[in-house]
Amino acid sequence: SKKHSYMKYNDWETIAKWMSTMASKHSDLVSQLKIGETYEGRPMYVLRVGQSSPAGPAIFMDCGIHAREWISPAFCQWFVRELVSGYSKDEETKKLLTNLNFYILPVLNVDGYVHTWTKDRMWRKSRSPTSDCNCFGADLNRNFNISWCDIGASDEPCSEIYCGESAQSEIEALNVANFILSNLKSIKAYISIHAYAQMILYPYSYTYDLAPNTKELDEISKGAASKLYSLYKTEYVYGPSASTIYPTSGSSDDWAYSQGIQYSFTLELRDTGDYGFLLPEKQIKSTCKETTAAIIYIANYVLSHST
Ligand code: 0X9
Ligand code: ZN
Repeated sequence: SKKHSYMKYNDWETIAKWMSTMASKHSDLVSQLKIGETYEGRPMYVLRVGQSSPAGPAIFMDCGIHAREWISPAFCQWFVRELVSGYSKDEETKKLLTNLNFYILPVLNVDGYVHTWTKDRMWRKSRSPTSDCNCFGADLNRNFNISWCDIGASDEPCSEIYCGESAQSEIEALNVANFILSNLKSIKAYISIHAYAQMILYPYSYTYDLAPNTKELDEISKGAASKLYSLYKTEYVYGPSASTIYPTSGSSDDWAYSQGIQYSFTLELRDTGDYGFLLPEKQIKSTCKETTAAIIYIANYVLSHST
């Protein structure tokens, strides 16, 4: 088996082993929670990082909902390490983690991720069978129960944006929704990490209508984009999802928002298309550092604005 590295892309086995190591090495700060299993029977783990009581305010963040976006799970791993090491050497991180928990799901679409390592680097969807015996998987970011299978989604099983048999028909989406619902009182923010496009997106995606707290979401995004830019001058654009990237229905961020989570974001990390999904490992460090700055900014905002 391979050795874990923050500067490389890690396969699922290595990430899974890393998660249990983090939880046992830093048991005062990190716990590993199993939220269910994937279609192919792999465990789905969330790392809870923080010292707030389980009922205290929390931020949920997922990575790897789309299998081929490898920088996304790499970021979740980086971010966990950043929190753990920051706790003992940085006052801001310590204060954050004293008052707030992060629920971090490093690989949401585990079956798809394994498939990108073993069979098809460009795989996106889950791996469940469909009504077409030649085509597998649904787009997990089209399978949530919000305006399901409407704009920007397809009911064709062979499509890359197939919405699935029904809302939350995919066990991976269902497990995430159930976990969020069972912690709904404490979860103040939802953040979904994707690639690529260099964007900070907020609801709505299923309609061009503006969300009630658009002004606030736009201000937060602006602040986060500016923090991100300050490190390596990477330019992000931000705005309502539907008009900034394209409309989608059944997406996790709109669903979380519909459940009352006021601060809901999707980040599309580097780059803008030069390498696309095949972002070189050389860019992991800088991408993760700048993204950390953006997420910490959002977290501080959320903590100071939640009761
Ligand atoms: O199509 C998607 O799901 C996202 N782009 S990606 O290239 N990573 O697949 C965009 C999602 C935009 N929609 C929402 N934020 N809901
Ligand atoms: Zn994506």
